[in-house]
Formats: sequence, structure tokens, C-alpha cells
Amino acid sequence: RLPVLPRGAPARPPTTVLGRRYAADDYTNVPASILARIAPQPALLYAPSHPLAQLRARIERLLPAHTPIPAPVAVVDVDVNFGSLGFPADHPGRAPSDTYYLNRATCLRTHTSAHEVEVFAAGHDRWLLTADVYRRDEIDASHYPVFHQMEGAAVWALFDFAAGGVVEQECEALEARLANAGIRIDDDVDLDEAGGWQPEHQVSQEMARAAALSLRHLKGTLNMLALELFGPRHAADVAAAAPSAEHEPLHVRWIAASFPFTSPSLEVEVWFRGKWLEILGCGVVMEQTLVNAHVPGKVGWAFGLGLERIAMVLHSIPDIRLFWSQDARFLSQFADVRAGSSAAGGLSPSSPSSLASQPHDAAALVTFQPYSKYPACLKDVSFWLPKAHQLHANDVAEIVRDEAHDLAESVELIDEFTHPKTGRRSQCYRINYRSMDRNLQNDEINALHQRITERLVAELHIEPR
Ligand code: FA5
Ligand code: MG
Repeated sequence: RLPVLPRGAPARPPTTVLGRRYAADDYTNVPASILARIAPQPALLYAPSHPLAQLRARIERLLPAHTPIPAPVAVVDVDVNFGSLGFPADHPGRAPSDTYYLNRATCLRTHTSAHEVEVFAAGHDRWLLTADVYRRDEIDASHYPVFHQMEGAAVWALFDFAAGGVVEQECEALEARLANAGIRIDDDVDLDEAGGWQPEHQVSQEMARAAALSLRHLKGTLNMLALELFGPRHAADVAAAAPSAEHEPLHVRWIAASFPFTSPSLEVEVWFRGKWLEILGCGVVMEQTLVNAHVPGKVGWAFGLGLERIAMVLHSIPDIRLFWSQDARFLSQFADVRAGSSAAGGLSPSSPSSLASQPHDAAALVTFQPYSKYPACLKDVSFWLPKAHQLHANDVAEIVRDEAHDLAESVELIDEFTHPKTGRRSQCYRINYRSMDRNLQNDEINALHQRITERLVAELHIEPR
């Protein structure tokens, strides 16, 4: 029996992604512009001369004990993305305003953590998985609906946590390396605020010891990663600013966070070029996650880091849209790095020769040289909302992005009021149109803005004013 559609609702056609058909329902919300990004292999992670591919490869080299796992296709069961990780049914991340759904059962992964259970279940103990992830989000310089995360994890059998065992030895080696590096680390987090230790970790002294050692190993690993990723860049910046000034240490801080599948849960921030940058979320993997993966005896940690955010800061890339640019003026700036050459391409002139002579670190020292800033074109769109009508800013952003693609630099709610007599609400959004690569013509923008306005009216049931 076919489900009965509510009267008046148009039947949506099924969606085809990479040759598979997905029946549509009331959750279906993936526009064509997002579907077009889905590929069997995430292109930017393996493109030659791309900063994201270089960063992925660099981190893989820095964590040689971890097996890189190829990225699975981005279409996943909702239960894999959320359920297997213990996300409650009412978690805000599950809302269709935040997640792309092909239908109620299938979505585009919102994070690489979606694959934790299956990778642990396949028997991998120390692994990395880098992939494209998708989120319905606002539009600005650091948010893009498609971005890239790297998941990393390490789990061990209880036996490995014994005094003098492999985990403790590795902790000591990592800590010795960090102690000599002159890096400033604030990791005195209130662990109760970070979710505390889970009951399973308290049941035996062995479990408690394994969980505490896991956290110590996680801290050592990620502090080492921050030092290796940001240290050379930081040293070059310090040298360029004041060659004789006292060397400021790299500064890393740990703060309490909350994720449904780790406890304690933490985030790491790095003080970089004058501000704190959140680079990742992480924690001690919950027993339940490993039970779901049928490896109940193991204990360990996981992290998920945002590659674009790290690359933007490392290379001074001002807008997240640039990662998708096909423009040679962008790509050529990263071209020499793979060859290990220090010729053109913006290597800092002050980079210490000891760093530049290590080909792997040359990638970290490229500073993006903006080739041009084309003029912005601001246009407002104002409308009335039907009474008691809920409109999410992400819904407006979605239609703008679907029509304007990368010509939309930002979408911002700039004004909102309720009519005192009718009780109707009015909103005004400001759209900033600007290309990264060329000048836009007035006619082109007017026609584009007109199409967007028509779609907002038709699809969001609003009344233009
Ligand atoms: C997560 O996605 C968790 N899965 C991380 C994790 C893994 C926790 C394993 C515990 C164990 P979060 O939503 O904070 O967490 O995203 C992680 C990183 O992705 C952020 O620190 C940020 O660097 C990046 N990020 C998040 N949203 C965007 C976006 N719209 N555009 C670009 N980067 C983003
Ligand atoms: Mg976060």
C-alpha cells in the first residue's frame, strides 16, 4: 500500500545519489547544489596542490601509528550518524533545519564520527578517517555547507594499560617531547564539567586506570599535533614580527565540552595570530560506543578536527569559499609545496632555514596572497511571515546558496519587528553578493536577486513587502 499524501501536498520525486534512489518524504531537504558536491571520493582531499589535501597528508604523516581509512560515501543512515552514537531523539543537531535529509531514514553525514562504530567493528584500533561532511548552516566566511573533518581514534585492550605497559610508555615519550618544546599548555580542565567519568570506568580499578591513561594519551597526542602543525608557522610569525624579540611560546588550551559518545568531552583551542581558534572536539570513547561496535573490552579516545578552519589560519585564507576555487591564482600558490621547493608561492621570507629545509614543513609556511578583492553588492529582501509561522535563518540561507552558489558571501538577518496591530512579523535579510574570482555585472545580480526573492516567496510561504 502506498502511503497517503496529505491533500494538496505535491508528491516529491525520489532523489538519485551516485546511482542509488532514495524515496522522498516530509524530511527531504537536500537541494541540487548540495547533491552536486557528493562524489565517490572527496575531491579536495586528494587533489594535487590543494591545501586541504596537503593538510590531510601532513597529519597522516604526523600520526604514523594510525591507519588511514578511505572515506565512505557521504550518504548514511540517520541511525548511523546519530543513533549509534547515542544522540537523543530531541538533540538539536538532528533537526531538519540543521541536517540534510534524503528522507527520514537517510541523511548526509554531519560529522566523521558517523563512522566510528563501523571502523571499530572492522577491528581497527588506531585509525584516521577524513571525509566531506554536510551541515545546513549560516553563510559567512568560516561556515560552508560542505566541509571536511578528520576523525582519529585509538583504543587498546585493558592489558595494554598496565603499569609500564605500552600506553604508559607512549604517554611518557609524548610528554618528554612536549616538555622540551617550550609550548605553553593549559589543560587543567574541570572533568566534572566535561561530563565526568562514566560509571563503567568506576567499576574496577583497572577500568578507571585505563580511562585516565586514555585521557593522558589523548592530551599528549593532540598537544604534539598542535605543536607540529602550528609551531613552524608560529615561529616564522614571531621571527617576522620582531627578529630579536623574545620567543613567545605556542599557547594551547583545553576546555570542557559535551558530546553524546565521549566522556569526559573536551575541545582544544590554539592562540593563533591574536585569537583563540577551536580546532577540534574529542574525548574518552564511551563504553556504549564500543559495545555497539562489538569490541566491549577496549578503552581509548577519539577526536574530530575541522580541516578548513586549521588551513584558513595556517595560510591566512580569508574566506572558506576559496577552498572550492578552480582559479589558478589560488591553486598555484600551493603548487610548489608538494615538490618541497621554497621558490615562488609566498613562503615567508623570514622562515628559518632549518624549517624551510624540511620539505614536509614547507606546506605550513605558505601565506596566501589575495589576488584581488572584487566589489561587494549588498541587496536586502524584506517580507511578512504568516502568523505563528516559524522561519529558520538556515532555510533562507539554503535557497540563497542554491541559486547564487559561491556568489553569496554572507546572509544576515538585519531587522525584525512585529506589527503592533496585526501581530504579523516582518524580517529583513541582507545578502552580500561577491565573487572571489571576477567582477559581477549589475544585470546579473539583479536577475539573480529577483530569482531568489521569487523562490523565497514560493517555498517559504512568505509575503514580500
Ligand atoms: C564534532 O563534529 C564531533 N563529531 C567531534 C568529536 C569527534 C568529538 C570525536 C568527540 C570525539 P563539532 O561540531 O564541534 O564536533 O565540529 C568539530 C570541528 O569541525 C569544529 O571544531 C570546527 O573546526 C569544524 N566545523 C564545525 N562546523 C563547521 C562549518 N560549518 N564549517 C567549517 N568547519 C566547521
Ligand atoms: Mg565544537
